[in-house]
Amino acid sequence: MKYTAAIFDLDGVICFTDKYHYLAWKALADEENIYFDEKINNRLRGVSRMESLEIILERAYKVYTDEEKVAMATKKNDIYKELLVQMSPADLPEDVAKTLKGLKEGGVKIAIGSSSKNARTILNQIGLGDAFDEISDGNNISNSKPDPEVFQKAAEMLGLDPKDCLVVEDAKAGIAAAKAGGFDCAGIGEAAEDADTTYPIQKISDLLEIVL
Ligand code: B16
Ligand code: MG
Repeated sequence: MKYTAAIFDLDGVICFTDKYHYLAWKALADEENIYFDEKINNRLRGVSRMESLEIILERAYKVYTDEEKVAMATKKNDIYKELLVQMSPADLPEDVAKTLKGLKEGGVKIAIGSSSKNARTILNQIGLGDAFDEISDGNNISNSKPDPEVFQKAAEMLGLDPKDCLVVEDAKAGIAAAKAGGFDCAGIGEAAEDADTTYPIQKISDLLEIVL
């Protein structure tokens, strides 16, 4: 075994909630007459809710108070949560299910390291409510990616050193966070192109070769 544990990002790695984030932010942006498209949505991957809102507000014509910003983020999250209800175990890719099973059978610990405050809801929806040894998410951190806190907390919960854990990410902010925390990382999608990615991967099951 080359790593004792694998720490998985959630959105973009274990499952795909981008389209729901997009629809929820789009509804809010339309209401406020703020331009928003899929390209801007791409910049929100791995970024916290409030920081995502700040990116959207770059195109706004008026200045919003902090109170208004909190209300907007809450409204977006309410719409997003309504959309999450339609997720089911059918949204868990087969390749991901196979990989998690293979790692567990090989004695590797698995954890979540996600910026999302909805991580547990999403895991329950896709049938992975009890699958992970530890869950570090947006609820137990003060600084979001590219700060390494979410992964450091996951390693702490596992009782392991960063060097014994492999982080798995799809976003550049997540790769930067892994590097800052002293973790090796596997990068999929956009993160596979990042110079700081230790192992660029095409599919999640490539991890079986890397970790076991
Ligand atoms: P929430 P990850 C991230 O999850 C998403 O990629 C990002 O788009 C979102 O803004 C962030 O979670 C916060 O999500 O509003 O549900 O707390 O990729 O770190 O698993
Ligand atoms: Mg992600």
